[in-house]
Amino acid sequence: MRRTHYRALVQSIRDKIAGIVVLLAGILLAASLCFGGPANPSPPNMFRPASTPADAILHISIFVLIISFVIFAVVFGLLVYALAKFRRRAGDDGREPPQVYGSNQVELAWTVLPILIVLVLFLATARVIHSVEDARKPPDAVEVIAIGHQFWWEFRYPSLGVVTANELHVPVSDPAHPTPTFIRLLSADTDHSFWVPRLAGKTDLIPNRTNSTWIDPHEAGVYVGQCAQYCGTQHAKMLLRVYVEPQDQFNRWVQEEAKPAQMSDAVSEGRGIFETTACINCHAILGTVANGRFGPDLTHLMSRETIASGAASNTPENLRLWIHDPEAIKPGSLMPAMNLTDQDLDALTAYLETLR
Ligand code: HEC
Ligand SMILES: [Cu+2]
Repeated sequence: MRRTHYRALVQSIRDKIAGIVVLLAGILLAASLCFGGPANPSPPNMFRPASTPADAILHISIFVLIISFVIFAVVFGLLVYALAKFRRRAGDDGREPPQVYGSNQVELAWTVLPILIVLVLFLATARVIHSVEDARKPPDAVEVIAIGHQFWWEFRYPSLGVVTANELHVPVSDPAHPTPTFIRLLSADTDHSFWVPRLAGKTDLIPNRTNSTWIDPHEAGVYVGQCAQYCGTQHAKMLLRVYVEPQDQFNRWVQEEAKPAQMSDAVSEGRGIFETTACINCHAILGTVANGRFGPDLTHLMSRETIASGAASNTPENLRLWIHDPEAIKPGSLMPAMNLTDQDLDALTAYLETLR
């Protein structure tokens, strides 16, 4: 009788474990679908830092985790010891055990030790915050102004004459000859937060305030991030991508981006539509009458791999769909559907396709 009961128990525990394993596998699969694939070359993993501030944050995290784990092990060990040693035994007389009051040694130990531990954690954290926040800006640093908008990122390089959106390009920083990128963070509307886990910790973008952060990526590649402060309906689709390139490739990119837009007579019809609709109130195209700043600068739209802050890849179909109905790609986006005819849509898309 007892035996079957025991077997049923083991079976039910086994079922539960199997259930948990299946659940975990499901979560991992979902995560890999979200973060994997060609659109997301380097998953946002803070345990694989590629830049000094992210490195420092990982080190302090591991230090804090180790101390916490030691505390956990000691407390849990003492608890298990006490439970086992003082458990009720056969032949227990049921009397209350001797009670101990006011042991100075014990009181002192559990007051002083935690204070020391907190002090160590405080000093170690303060050191990391100081090293990240007060880092000296070397003369070779690239300067960027990042402006958070609902729901996209504007990137300006004031000394290079470049304005772009959502995809930040920076040079690789060789530790022997560092070329970090210092980013001033502003907001055009509400609170946002700049977070690229492999490059640096989060820093908020707050209206009427200038914050700053910096990155010095050691390896070329694409690093993905995300607005990390809820800022409205489309907060979840306010992704950001950092393209880290060797210095010469970065210089070439800057050269191309600083040029005015290409003018091709083949698409003058589309350009005419653009220049005579409300598009120009919200978008700028260098070299044309369009100088709006409510939406992304489109001068070199085709140099970007994604549109709408990483919500879709930059293909002609997606571009056409976006202009036809932004809600189809990004519900709640602040770009209105412009109700153009099919023919105008085609001409407009063809024009945008020339903005290399
Ligand atoms: C009321 C302002 C407004 C008008 C008018 C407007 N847009 Fe936009 N547009 C935006 C905003 C805001 C975004 C960014 C949306 C987002 O990512 O959430 C955007 C994004 C875009 C993008 C994607 C750019 C990128 O790099 O992600 C394209 C392309 C675009 N608009 C084209 C047009 C065209 C063409 C017109 C005219 C037919 C137009 N827009 C009219 C505000 C506007
Ligand atoms: Cu945001």
